[in-house]
Amino acid sequence: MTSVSVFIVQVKLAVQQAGFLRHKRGYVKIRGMPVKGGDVTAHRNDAKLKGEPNDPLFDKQWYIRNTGQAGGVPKLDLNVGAAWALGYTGKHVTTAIMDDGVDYMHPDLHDNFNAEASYDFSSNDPFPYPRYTDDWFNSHGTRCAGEISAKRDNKICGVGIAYDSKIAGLRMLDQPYMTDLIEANSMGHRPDLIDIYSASWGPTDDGRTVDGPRNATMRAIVKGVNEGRGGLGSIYVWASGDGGPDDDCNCDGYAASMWTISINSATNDGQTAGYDESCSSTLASTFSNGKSGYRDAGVATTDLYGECTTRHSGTSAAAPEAAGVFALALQANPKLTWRDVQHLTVLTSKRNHLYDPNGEHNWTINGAGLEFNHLFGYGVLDAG
Ligand SMILES: *[C@@H]1O[C@H](CO)[C@@H](O)[C@H](O)[C@H]1NC(C)=O
Ligand SMILES: *[C@@H]1O[C@H](CO)[C@@H](O)[C@H](O)[C@H]1NC(C)=O
Ligand SMILES: [Ca+2]
Ligand SMILES: [Ca+2]
Ligand SMILES: [Ca+2]
Repeated sequence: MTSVSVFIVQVKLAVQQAGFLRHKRGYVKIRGMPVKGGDVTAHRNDAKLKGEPNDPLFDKQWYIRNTGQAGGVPKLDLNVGAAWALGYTGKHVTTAIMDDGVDYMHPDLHDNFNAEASYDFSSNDPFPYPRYTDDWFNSHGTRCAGEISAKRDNKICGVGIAYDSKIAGLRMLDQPYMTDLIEANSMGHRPDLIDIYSASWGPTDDGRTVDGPRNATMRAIVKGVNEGRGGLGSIYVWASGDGGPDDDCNCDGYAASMWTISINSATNDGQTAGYDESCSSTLASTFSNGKSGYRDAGVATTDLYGECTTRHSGTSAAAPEAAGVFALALQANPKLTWRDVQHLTVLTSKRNHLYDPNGEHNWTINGAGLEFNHLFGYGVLDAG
């Protein structure tokens, strides 16, 4: 047999890739100009406790520690300090940001960037650097990355929830159309190096789109949970959607998948945000933005080109916070399976002050005796 005929015999399937739309979540809602890392030091509370991070935006990161900043409810936060106090900072855990790229030259991200685990599926090269546009459209992935893995105590921007963890950039949202293959390749990329995959995107949030993972992507997810992390299973964290009350996250096959952990958002005073969707598949909530009208009420994190922002928002901002909390959990117990992480999420999330001001989604007790809400899932993730 010639090598050519062997090749022909081994091709079992050839599929033309059709293009479809996938959208970043949370981009349109609040669009703020970046703030320079140094500018905010003037607003800083200088009566700091010993051992406080010296990062200028830390006091604005109410999702990490809510002391009532920007009109918030004190202690309505991810209780990250409790995990830090026990020594868990995300060491040896890598989270991949599947997005529009990551500014890996950012001084607050550079040291925690895992280049080996990164790839650019939008332009097929190993460098997932965001494509330049005048309006900073491609700042989404960089903002998500900082929430998880911005470096601590370097006097730049803020502090990542898992500030000793690594982040990988999987650039895959920045081409005219999505294909099944780009999604599948991203979600199956280096499961030996990547522990958590964070996705802040999905099908169009217009209240009439029912869509989800196509064939190859579905196979990649199933392979990931069965074989990733040495068989313990890759963790897929999903933003539940920004379509508001007229959309339903059960119609989003990524968020509703049993193999992903779907995360909704709440504001810093415990309310549902206007863009939040409700559905039974949401497991827990983290935070998106604070009360409107308050300065710095958004999510403080890193921004493109070495800048910082206090305006990241949407369920886009919420999913990476969950990825950060899971990175802390995986350092504490690296043997946790993908399913254990779901159980932990269900059993330890707290109602705290979360409520629906419209009275449409009240808390109820489910068959297992746990408090549950179709907006917030089992409540606020608790890193402690
Ligand atoms: C995808 O899977 C479905 C169900 O198994 C099958 O009917 C369909 O032909 C597949 N599509 C492609 C493009 O392989
Ligand atoms: C939720 O609770 C409020 C206050 O008790 C009540 O007015 C409202 O009707 C409830 N909503 C539903 C959907 O049950
Ligand atoms: Ca590139
Ligand atoms: Ca920092
Ligand atoms: Ca949706």
